[in-house]
Amino acid sequence: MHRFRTTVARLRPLAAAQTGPSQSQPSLPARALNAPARALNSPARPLNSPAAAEPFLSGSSSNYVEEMFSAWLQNPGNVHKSWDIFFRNANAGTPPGAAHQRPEGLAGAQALVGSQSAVEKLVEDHLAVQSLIRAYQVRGHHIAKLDPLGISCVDFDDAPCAVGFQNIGLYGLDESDLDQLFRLPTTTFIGGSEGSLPLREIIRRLEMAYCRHIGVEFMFINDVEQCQWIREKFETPGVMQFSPEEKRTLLARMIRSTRFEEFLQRKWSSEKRFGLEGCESLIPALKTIIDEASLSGVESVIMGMPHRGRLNVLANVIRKELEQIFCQFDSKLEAADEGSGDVKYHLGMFHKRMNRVSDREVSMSLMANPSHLEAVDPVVQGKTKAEQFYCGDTEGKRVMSILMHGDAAFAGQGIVYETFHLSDLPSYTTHGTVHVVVNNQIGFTTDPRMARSSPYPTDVARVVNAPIFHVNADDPEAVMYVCKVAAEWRTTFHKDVVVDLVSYRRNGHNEIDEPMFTQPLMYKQIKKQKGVLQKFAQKLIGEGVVTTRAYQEEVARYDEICEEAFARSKDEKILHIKHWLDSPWPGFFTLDGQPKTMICPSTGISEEELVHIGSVAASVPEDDFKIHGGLSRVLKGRVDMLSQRLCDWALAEYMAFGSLLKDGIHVRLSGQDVERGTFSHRHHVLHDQNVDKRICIPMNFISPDQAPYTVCNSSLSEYGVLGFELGFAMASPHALILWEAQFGDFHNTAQCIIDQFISSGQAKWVRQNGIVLLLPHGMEGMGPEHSSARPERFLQMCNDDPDVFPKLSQDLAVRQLFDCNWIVVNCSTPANFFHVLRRQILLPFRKPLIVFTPKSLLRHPEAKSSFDDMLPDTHFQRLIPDAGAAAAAPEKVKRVVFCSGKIYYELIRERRSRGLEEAVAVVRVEQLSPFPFDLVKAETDRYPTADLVWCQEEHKNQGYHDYVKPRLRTATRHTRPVRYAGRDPAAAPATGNKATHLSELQRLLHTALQLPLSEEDE
Ligand SMILES: Cc1ncc(C[n+]2csc(CCOP(=O)(O)OP(=O)(O)O)c2C)c(N)n1
Ligand SMILES: [Mg+2]
Repeated sequence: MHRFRTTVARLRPLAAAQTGPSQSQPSLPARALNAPARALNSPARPLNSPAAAEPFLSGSSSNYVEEMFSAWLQNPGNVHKSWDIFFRNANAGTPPGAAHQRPEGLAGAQALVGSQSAVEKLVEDHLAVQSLIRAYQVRGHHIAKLDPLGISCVDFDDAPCAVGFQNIGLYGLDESDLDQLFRLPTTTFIGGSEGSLPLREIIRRLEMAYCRHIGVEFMFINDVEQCQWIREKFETPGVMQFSPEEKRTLLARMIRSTRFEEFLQRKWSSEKRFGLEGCESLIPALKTIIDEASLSGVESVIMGMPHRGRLNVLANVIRKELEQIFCQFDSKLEAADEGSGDVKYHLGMFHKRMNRVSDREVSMSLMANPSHLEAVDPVVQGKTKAEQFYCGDTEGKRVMSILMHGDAAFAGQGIVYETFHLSDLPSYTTHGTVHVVVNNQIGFTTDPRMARSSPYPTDVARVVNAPIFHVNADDPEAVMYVCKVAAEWRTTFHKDVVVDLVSYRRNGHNEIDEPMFTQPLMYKQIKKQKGVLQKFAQKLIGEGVVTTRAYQEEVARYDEICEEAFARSKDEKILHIKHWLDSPWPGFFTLDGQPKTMICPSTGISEEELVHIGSVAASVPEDDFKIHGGLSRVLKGRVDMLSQRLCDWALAEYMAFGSLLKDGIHVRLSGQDVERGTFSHRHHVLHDQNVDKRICIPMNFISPDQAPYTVCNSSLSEYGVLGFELGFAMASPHALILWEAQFGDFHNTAQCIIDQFISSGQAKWVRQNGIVLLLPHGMEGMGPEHSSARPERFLQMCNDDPDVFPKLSQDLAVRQLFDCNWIVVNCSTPANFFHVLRRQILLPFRKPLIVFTPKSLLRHPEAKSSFDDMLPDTHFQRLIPDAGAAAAAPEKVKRVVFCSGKIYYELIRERRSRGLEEAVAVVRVEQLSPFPFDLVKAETDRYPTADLVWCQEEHKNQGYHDYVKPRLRTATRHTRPVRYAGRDPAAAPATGNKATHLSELQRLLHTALQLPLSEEDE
């Protein structure tokens, strides 16, 4: 694991800081902002070679002339010969219009001194040629032959691409200029080693580079170096040539890709498989990217992809055993694992294998995903980031991600945009992702004219300046070339890049779907379309690269491999979803994949540790570091609490994180404004008030060999960031990964991650995950928004049975946790929050944890915990019984009020004011799910004559009521009625009127505590 080496000696307790003078001044660990050193687009060009190579006639601005002049003044050799002559003449008194003299060898070889109009014409012609070159670079992709069907409906509105011989008139050029020699500007590489070319050849080479089967979209990129790099890759003459060996490998890959689909079609013609027919070159595309990445040192590739071609990728890129894939088509296959399982084109996979091109081992994982298109994107990024983090790969040289997309989904799903926005953020970057779009020009039955408003499905990538390489997928060599360049781009710049495989879909959306209903003309064309393998094989045979016989043998060989695997697949009787695990955790489970114990040790820590971590939480850097006065007060408050052996919420969280870090557990807290905390209670990052970006994270100063603490304010995307953290948590069970919502209700924009991955991920993909969601929740009179984290939704998705009282046993609490799909808690004390966070790691398995966190309780004077509740042998309390007068004399108790969360403090205040401490017991259900049936039963048994009430501040159709009610009944074996005290049913989570809020609260407290029961409550 990546360890953070530093010492706590660099911090000083706040109290000392305010009294004593500042002592030694060791340098502060300034946060690595992770800002990659960017090449500045410097306005002043260095005086050496580039200016010297710049021809006179390509200058177009006075700035430029001035620049040339000052370069010439320093040394005439600094500038091009033409400029030298010009400045010499001008210096000798020749008027500027007459000072130019054409050096030998340029167009119109005769000297032009004295002929101003001829000079102007020459300047204009060169500028025209430069504009033409630029037009190809900017818009050549508009006219490139990208669509194998030739029916592309990419709509460029009113921006025609005016290039080609037929358009030279638009630039002021004519036929007679075609054979004129023109100096090439430094912004093109079409000349190769030649500095000037006839216009005819310039156009021919530009057409070759930009208008054939590759359309390069990159001129929107702001970085000159990056643009030059791309121009060089695509313009240099002869750049797209492959050796016969490379061509044969490419053919073999095309054979595998094509014949795999054909084999499935032959064997299971009526089964859905979302075949790749029409875009078979996806397989060589991916393999090329992986080969290139492996050659540059990448050891692990993490992939995410939708349905289209997924089985093919599993078989031919990841190399999952074919029989394992084929047996999935057998409907009689029995599931060996518990859980619901998933369809074959959603399952994930992890595999390590030798890469034949690089001769290096590469691990590849394809992440399991739900149907929800693109939802897996941020998850892949998070997992990639985590793998990079754990192997110390700070630049993305060893671990990379590849994301595949469908054209309709790439354009339509907002999560694509949200994921792109994570790509360059210090705590979220994976240092470049290669995106591959299977652009079959259709989404189910909808064609692009109805599916997007942008010309290309890839336009979203432009927001992060990612170059976009469109390529005709019917030209496997062009595909291979762009994929090489894409992989090199990532290796060079560590930024995202997009490969757009313009293709078609030979069949319907799936194999049993009729596409002629909706796309008749497109499909008439598709029916005429010769398969890409056939075309490519004919080409190579024609070139003499391969013989017909060798080709046919290669096809037969692969068909035989498929047949043999098919025969073996019949022996498979049991489906082990475990064999489809995308993120194995070696060593964490037994060899059978079971937890090593069913025990959760005490989650308490020693007093010494509490004091130490607490003192770090109240410390500031030793050297000259000025913190805000308000923060000084917060930290002093911590000092005071520590002296009384107390913790509030923020301190308890500090204790939990700090103690785990000390034990080598990485902690990562991410979300909007989490560094300070939405409610200004956390302050995990201290900012120097006098120096920009000078910060200190005291949590990283707990002990010399602690694990690193990552706390990061995120982009304003719940879907993207929660998905990312979920992916991060997948990489290792030895880390506490938390995502905090700004307010709990905002989690619903990440609902897909919650429903599709968090609540059901283990059941579908036998993959555990210990992510923690912190969701601020509570009715504080703040209006319908910001109030409810919607506990009812989380509870509705819990898999525990409301009607079954669990079998009592010693390990019931842990067993229940093992069996559940996720844990839902609402802690009413800081100590319990501390324990539940630590329990996440001390459990012998991993489950997602949903925590409804407080707002006003963060500062509530009574919501504090004593160190005594956090010491060794203490545990998380699933239920907190009444510990006051009621518990002392249970026989006198007339009512037991069960509740959860903040309402507890309102209830006990009201109980006190009504003098009902002996008559009413208030019991807190801290762990809502799995439900503490055993403890609830113990409480109801303790007060046999009391009536039972469930009290909540939420509305009746919300909160916990629907979940808790049947379970309370089961706990009492249906022997005692449970009454409801809470707000009435409502559509909105809370009122926007403060007075109404308070009167509702008063009413519900009255209902909860009114004795005896009123008639209407009976
Ligand atoms: C979020 C979401 N909405 C709708 C669907 C239903 N759906 C499945 S495939 C599909 C079309 C996808 O088109 P495209 O992204 O171009 O991929 P293709 O099938 O063409 O490869 C749709 C709408 C879905 N799976 N996910
Ligand atoms: Mg499509």
